[in-house]
Amino acid sequence: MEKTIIVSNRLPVDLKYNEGKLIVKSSTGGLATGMKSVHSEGNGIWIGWSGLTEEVISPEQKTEVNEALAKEKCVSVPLNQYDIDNYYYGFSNAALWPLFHYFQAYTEFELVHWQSYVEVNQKFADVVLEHLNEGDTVWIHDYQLLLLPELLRKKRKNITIGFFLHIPYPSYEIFRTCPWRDELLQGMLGADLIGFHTYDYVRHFISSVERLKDIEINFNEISYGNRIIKVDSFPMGIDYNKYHNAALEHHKYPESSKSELMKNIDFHNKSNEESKLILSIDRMDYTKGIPNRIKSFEYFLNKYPEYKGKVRLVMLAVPSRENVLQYQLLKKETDELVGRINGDLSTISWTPIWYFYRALPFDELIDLYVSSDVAMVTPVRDGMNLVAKEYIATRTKENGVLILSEMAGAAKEMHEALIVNPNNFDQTADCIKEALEMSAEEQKTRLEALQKRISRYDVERWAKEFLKGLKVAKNTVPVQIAQ
Ligand code: ADQ
Repeated sequence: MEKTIIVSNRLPVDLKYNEGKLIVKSSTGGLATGMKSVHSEGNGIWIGWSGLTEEVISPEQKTEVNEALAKEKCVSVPLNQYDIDNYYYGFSNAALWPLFHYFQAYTEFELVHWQSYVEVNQKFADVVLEHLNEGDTVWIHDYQLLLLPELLRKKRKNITIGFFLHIPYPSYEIFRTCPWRDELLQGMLGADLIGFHTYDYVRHFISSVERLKDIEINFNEISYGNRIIKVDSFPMGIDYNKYHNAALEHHKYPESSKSELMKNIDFHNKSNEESKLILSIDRMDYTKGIPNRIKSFEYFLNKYPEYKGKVRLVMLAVPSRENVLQYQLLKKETDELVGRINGDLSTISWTPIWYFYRALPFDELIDLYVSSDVAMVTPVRDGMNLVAKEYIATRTKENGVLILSEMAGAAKEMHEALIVNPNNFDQTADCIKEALEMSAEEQKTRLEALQKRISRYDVERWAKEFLKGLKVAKNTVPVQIAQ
């Protein structure tokens, strides 16, 4: 029976040994959340790294890990510490991630990182090939595996390969700076369908192909050898009902649903009934615009001092890639900014920024989404951003305002949010004021339009549209032009 194989750097489960006991936990990343429904259907499997390097597990544990993974329909690609240092922290996260998010000054092009990236993509190819049968479909995810489509195509001409990039695809002028740009493009062109979140990313990709390769392109179809490769946009959605229903449930049992965190915030809010909460949630990543957000909140408090004592920014940052230097510097900058602003502006009864550096369980996340009057999602660059969509899904009482950066892919679909340039503090400050003062009627009108769109194009629909597009792409036969 034909199957779909999902391939991504990390498997959708986290494995840990605690005092000799294996603990299996679902992971919280955007991709894991998004692909859950596709993976659970049929007899598909998910191939990726387990999170445990070869060095830390004994041969017996390896068997135990593989058995535990098999129960989750997962197969692991064995990676060692050298791979993680060079392929993952190196080429993927110190070269491709900053480059594709326009952080050129952070980009490190190291030959050893690149060589490891090539080797690890080959390791992934070897595991996929072991499980691949004629007629199967392979759906490859993200920037860590740009070479994989071509590696599989070289070995199996007749399989169907889809590739989806979860981060932005940069303009040609940025992409061209990469020493291995030809190899990366060649790798991606092994796919039958290449998907991006927005049409802008599609345009940038096609422009890179046009300039770097002498290939015929017809709108979004690339004629390559005897194949047609389609390129298209598929804006990723969320599991809308999960968030919406959790919020409904929360409102039904408000007291038992309240987390310790929110109880504490409520307690400190008690003195001021009018007090409002602005929410900020992201991975601690320099692309998410965290320092800019804090600075624009400070700018807002100074521009509109009547709000001092009446508004709190609740900022949640999940630790991420903590052993990459730029992430350590960002954490330091954030800690210092929050400390300075709270030091400057706090009173006995009011602390302007409540900052939490940790991941939260789902229920607490919902509690925060539900309890906030405004959400600020203001990355300096972001492929899509699912937090913006999750916030909208939890607004079951038709109130709440989303402030959204024009640099997030999500801005292309979510016009009814207050759209800002995250580098423009003055505009952002005015938007915060507008959000806090927006009439109930306008909040409702904007939310209704957003909810209608986000609920219709949810993550299941996204996956279905991609797989449908992949089928069409595979069956598109190149037109023979008469000589
Ligand atoms: P990410 O950069 O990880 O994903 P995002 O799309 O915002 O960013 O997804 C983050 C996920 O983590 C959300 O589901 C959110 O709820 C969860 N999360 C955030 N903070 C949390 C916390 N403190 N505790 C628990 N959970 C938390 C990449 C790209 C994005 C793209 C996605 C999907 O960078 O642009 O939208 O992939 O394609």
